[in-house]
Amino acid sequence: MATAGVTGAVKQAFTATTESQKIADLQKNIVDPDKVPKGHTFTTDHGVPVRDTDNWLRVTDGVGTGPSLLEDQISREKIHRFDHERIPERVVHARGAGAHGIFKVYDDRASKYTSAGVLTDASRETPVFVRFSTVQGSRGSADTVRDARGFAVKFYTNEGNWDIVGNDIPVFFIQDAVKFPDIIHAVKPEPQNEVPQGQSAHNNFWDFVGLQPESAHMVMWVMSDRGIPRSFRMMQGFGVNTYTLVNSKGERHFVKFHWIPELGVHSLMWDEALKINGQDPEFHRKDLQEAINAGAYPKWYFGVQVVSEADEHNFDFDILDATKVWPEELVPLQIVGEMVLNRTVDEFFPETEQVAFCTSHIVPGIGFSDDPLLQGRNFSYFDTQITRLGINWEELPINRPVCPVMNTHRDGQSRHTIIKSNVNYWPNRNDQFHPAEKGGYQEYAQKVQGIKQRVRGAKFQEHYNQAQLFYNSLTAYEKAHLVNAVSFELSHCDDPVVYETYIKLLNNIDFELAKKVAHVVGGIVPKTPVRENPGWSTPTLSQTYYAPKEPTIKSRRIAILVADGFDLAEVKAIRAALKAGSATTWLIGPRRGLVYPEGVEMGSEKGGLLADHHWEGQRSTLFDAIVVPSGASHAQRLADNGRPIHWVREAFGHCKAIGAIGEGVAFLREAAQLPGIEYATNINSEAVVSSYGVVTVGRASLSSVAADTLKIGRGE
Ligand code: HDD
Repeated sequence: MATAGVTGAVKQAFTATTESQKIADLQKNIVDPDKVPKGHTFTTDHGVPVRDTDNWLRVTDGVGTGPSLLEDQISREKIHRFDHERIPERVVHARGAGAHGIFKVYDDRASKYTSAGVLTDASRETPVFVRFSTVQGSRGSADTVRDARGFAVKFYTNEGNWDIVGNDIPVFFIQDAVKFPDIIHAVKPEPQNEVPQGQSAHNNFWDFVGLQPESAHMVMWVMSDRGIPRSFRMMQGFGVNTYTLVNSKGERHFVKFHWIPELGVHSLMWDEALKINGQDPEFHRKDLQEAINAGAYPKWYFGVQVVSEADEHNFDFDILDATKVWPEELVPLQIVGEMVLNRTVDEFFPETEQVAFCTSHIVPGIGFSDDPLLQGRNFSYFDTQITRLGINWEELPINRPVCPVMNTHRDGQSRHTIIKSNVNYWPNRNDQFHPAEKGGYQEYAQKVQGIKQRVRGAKFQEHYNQAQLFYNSLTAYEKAHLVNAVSFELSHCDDPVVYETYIKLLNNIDFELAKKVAHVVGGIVPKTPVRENPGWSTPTLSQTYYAPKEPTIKSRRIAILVADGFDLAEVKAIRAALKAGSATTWLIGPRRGLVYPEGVEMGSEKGGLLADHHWEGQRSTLFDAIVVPSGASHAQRLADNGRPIHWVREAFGHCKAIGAIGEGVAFLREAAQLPGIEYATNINSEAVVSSYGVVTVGRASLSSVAADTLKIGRGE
């Protein structure tokens, strides 16, 4: 199963260090002022050198100021360009972050299903560009809102671009694409006042999903911890829709695509997410950039679930219904490759904003299915790019394929390509632009027969089984988080019709769940279950299932909390040990400047350590773990200030790993007063690993604290 597959994959892991074909392709458009002769000199857009960009040409008598002249084409151009900088933001998934990387398969094991080179040729390193996003908020909204996350991957294959436009959740709110404008209108800010931003906690969203029970399964996922990921790097990705694979014998299989993060699936806690929204709205964007720049390249294993044509109807759900998962007990996940993101963008707008994905972009060996959500998506994406970017959007550097493009499509706004030919039609006397003799995309010869009507299949009518399966599969604390999340959201709906309707719907999923939520939000508490919950579950839906086999602190952010008078040798040792575990450390002091260790006079020019941040400027929410070193006066100074006390108490409340040494232990015990903790008792004590992930150790026993003792535990 997934874990076994992933372990096997690790052995064959590759490090994507070489420059990909796409990065080489982008060089044609990259301008580096340091490498261009006179590169730093201003010019107009038509290349004329500019002497002054600060003063509009004007008439003046030498004393006062006279009128500005319209003839000043240099100033006019500057204002023109500024006036037209904005393009329409994406109608959904407006807020995002992107990165470049490489995709590779381990061997040709997928060739029994597909002839696609990208999925079968292990000698290839296919360049990719990935964009992660939130769905509801606008471009300037915060990162850590409760929402599904977009997970869109563009593969620049030798046979053209292939896009998997997925989410971090394997199912969708609706079954038929024609309902998309309704669900999006309902979740987006309400029409009368454009409120709320980056939130689904409002009447219209819950009104719609309460009246549209096919949403129930995805609502459970978004209300679970999946809705508030710790990092884009710690999310699963899913193609969601059912596609098809066609092999070289022309046989077709149905397929679902999966991404599994090497670091495991981890979430924030809701209280953290709310606070980070204000403390650092760019938290996820920066996290992606920070990890890649530090060389901790995010990696995902790529898997497929495959169903043969013959088995299409052998399930009690319809495999073409995007509101259903294919339980892995029924359809095992097969890991076939991996993706590494190893390069941040050079400029956000031309890359992350202008990248444009289309579910309809597939390559030979991959096909669509009759999934009614996918069929509608195949129309919508191409269409929206025309509004966003213009008809020639596929010529933009980030979107153009790495293989040749040749056809009779011509003209339109902002056409870049110049084709040297006297014909632009087929057939033509020059035999130019002719269809591929072999290797061209060939649709699967599917037999289609039926009655034209606006209906959905019989199995599409069942909506609660898998919502129940998902809820049952969560651990007790994941369930508690879900109850809190639904309660938070419904308590933000002030129309009783809305929350009462949803409580009734919840009773179809689980009686206890409905009762708990009703109690908290002041709704009518149901007296009897409306539907049985037989308790079926599967381990693969809980995010705990994806924890890495070996716990890791790779790329985790760890704060070392200090005041003047800390133990320098200890801090150095802690930093070295954490660095060896590939974590990043941040010295947080009373000021962003020199902080003085024991024995060094305050204000000295030498002997201090430079703190990365000060206690007020950053908060515990932005870190995965905290360490408090020894030092008598340092510990006393920490204890004298409310902010460091708040730091550790808050981190403790968020179930983070906390380590303390020597007098740092006394600070935890006496000033922060963390409850229910066993502490190292004296200055020489061995390490004591208490419940709740608090590790304390006597000063003389520091050497026993290795980086791996500070395992990151959160959410439990
Ligand atoms: Fe969509 C963007 C994912 C259903 C119409 N969608 C968009 C993006 C992602 C998804 C990740 C952002 C891509 C990027 O980073 O540029 N969408 C999904 C998933 C769906 C889904 C996983 C269900 C399986 N979407 C869906 C439907 C429709 C759309 C049913 C329309 C009928 N989606 C769009 C869009 C967007 C979009 C309006 C906005 C910007 C864009 O396409 O490029 O066309």
